[in-house]
Amino acid sequence: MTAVKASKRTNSFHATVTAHNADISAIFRRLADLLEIEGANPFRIRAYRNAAQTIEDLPRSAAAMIAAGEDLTELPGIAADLAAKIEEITESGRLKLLDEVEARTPSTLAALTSIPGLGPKRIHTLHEVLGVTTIEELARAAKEQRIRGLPRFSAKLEARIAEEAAKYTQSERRFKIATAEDFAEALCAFLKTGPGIGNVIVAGSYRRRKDTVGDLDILATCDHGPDAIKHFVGYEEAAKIVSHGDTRSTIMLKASIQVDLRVVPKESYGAALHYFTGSKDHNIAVRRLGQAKGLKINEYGIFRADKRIGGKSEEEVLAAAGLPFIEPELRENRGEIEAGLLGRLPKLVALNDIKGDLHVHTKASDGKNTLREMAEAAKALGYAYIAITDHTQHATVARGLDAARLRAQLDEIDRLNDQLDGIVVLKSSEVDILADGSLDLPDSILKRLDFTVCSVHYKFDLDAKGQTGRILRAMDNRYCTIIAHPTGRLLGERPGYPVDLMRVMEGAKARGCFLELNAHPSRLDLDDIHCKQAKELGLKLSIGTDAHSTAGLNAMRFGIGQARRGWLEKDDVLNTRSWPQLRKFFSR
Ligand code: DGT
Ligand code: CA
Ligand code: CA
Ligand code: ZN
Repeated sequence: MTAVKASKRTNSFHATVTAHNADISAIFRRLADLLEIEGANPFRIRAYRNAAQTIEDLPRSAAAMIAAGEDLTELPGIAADLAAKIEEITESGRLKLLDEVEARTPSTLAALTSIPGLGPKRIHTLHEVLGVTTIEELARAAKEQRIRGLPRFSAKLEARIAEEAAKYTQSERRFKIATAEDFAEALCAFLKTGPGIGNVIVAGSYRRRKDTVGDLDILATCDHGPDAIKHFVGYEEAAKIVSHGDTRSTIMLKASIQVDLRVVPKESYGAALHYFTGSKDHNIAVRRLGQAKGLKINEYGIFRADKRIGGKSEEEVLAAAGLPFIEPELRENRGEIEAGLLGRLPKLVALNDIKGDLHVHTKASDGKNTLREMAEAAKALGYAYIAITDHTQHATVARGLDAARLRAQLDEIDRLNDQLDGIVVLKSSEVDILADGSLDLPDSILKRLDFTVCSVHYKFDLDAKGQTGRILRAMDNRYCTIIAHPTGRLLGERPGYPVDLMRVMEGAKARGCFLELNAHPSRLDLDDIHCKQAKELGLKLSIGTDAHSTAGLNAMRFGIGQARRGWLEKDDVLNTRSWPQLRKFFSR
């Protein structure tokens, strides 16, 4: 259901940009969603979605394949008409058909997909039966209880829609970092094509890599502010210009994301960047340190009396306060100022420290790609290993593996490892923790695995004591290695289940178990605060993407963002190690 939202970045790229596979698949996904909202033929809709997946998963650029004269119709699910559309996109950066469908779909209707629980199919029903086109109309229909009786709706869903719609109209809504990234990148690419625009950077909570962002704060350098602003307000994805000044402006995107732009001259870049990166509490603390030295620090620069003495770089700003450079992820006034003054800031873990992914799914359960495809994609990312963690039998909706199917998969992994060079496929499983805390597969098969990740996937309604006891009992099993997504939260959907995480962390440490930082942008579980607590306890964490496709492996960067916000260093993260080193940690 996030498809429209995620692909909103649209039907055009600017200037000389050639179409990336992600752009092509985004166009097909958006087309499929809009057609589904219209109520088009389901086969046609599915054909575009399949094509989007095929393109997304291609190991090479479709544009390059066309340039090399290769025949795209040999790809799965790509018939001649689709091949022609792919060529059209790579040549022109857009798809005429999508332009037409966009033109006849009210943008407010497409924006309804950003309400959790509402996909294109349900939106079609709402529009068709109730004539709903905007979020306001949706809120009214929910309030008047006209939604609950529709096919594929319920009173419960109606209540949730009412709640979400209310959030929207109160503009309280926050966006997942991955969604924000999608819109921010497209907008920044557009801004860079503006007249006289130099640097363009997204500041605010986005730069601090928070799990969700309230709005986007973009900073651009330009000698003549009004030119940059004029370009900005002309963005085709803008639904509304909220304010329009000479050096600042706010727009609302069609997807209901607010964007603040601030334009500054080059010499103020550092001061403005520091100010707009925040957080507010961090800024206040830095400004106070400056004041104590007789300096005024604000978004325009560093001043002594009324004389401007610096502000070109963030380093200058922080140095004026007596501080070394502080990574944006740490700027929450949660101890980084004190640590900076003492020269004790952590050297944060980075994406290129990661040597492998310890949580991925394949077609054997609910993933989209084969074992080999996942292994090859991991190798292409430069990883040394990838652990296959398909679901176990209790997870029936995810087609979880029983002992026999897992055994067959282990044999398949042996054969694959014989054939592959440069990457090791680790034998693992995402084992369901049953209601009583036992594991979903017998020890006789678990002992053949290199390690396990164990998760709570149901019975979230236990009280904290019960849930904590259940997880501790799971860790009593010597084949339990890592507790995956330990709180079970889903951003924008549900909070975590009640659990005493401190006891779980201490219990893990005592038993030689570990916790996961699940990097999936809808989870980011553990969160930043829990990561820092784990570090303080001396408990190491693994960062796993929970990828359900080759593309999903790219979520590692979101996990790294949270890890950095949680002060984690290379040594605190298990999968920064080689497999031989890691194996030692995993033997209980
Ligand atoms: P968000 O958008 O809710 O995810 O969080 P932020 O941190 O992006 O907050 P936002 O968009 O309200 O403001 C962007 C930055 O501007 C913020 O991180 C720090 C700076 N800022 C905003 N208001 C103030 C203020 O009253 N005082 C100071 N010192 N800085 C501020
Ligand atoms: Ca913001
Ligand atoms: Ca803002
Ligand atoms: Zn998983």
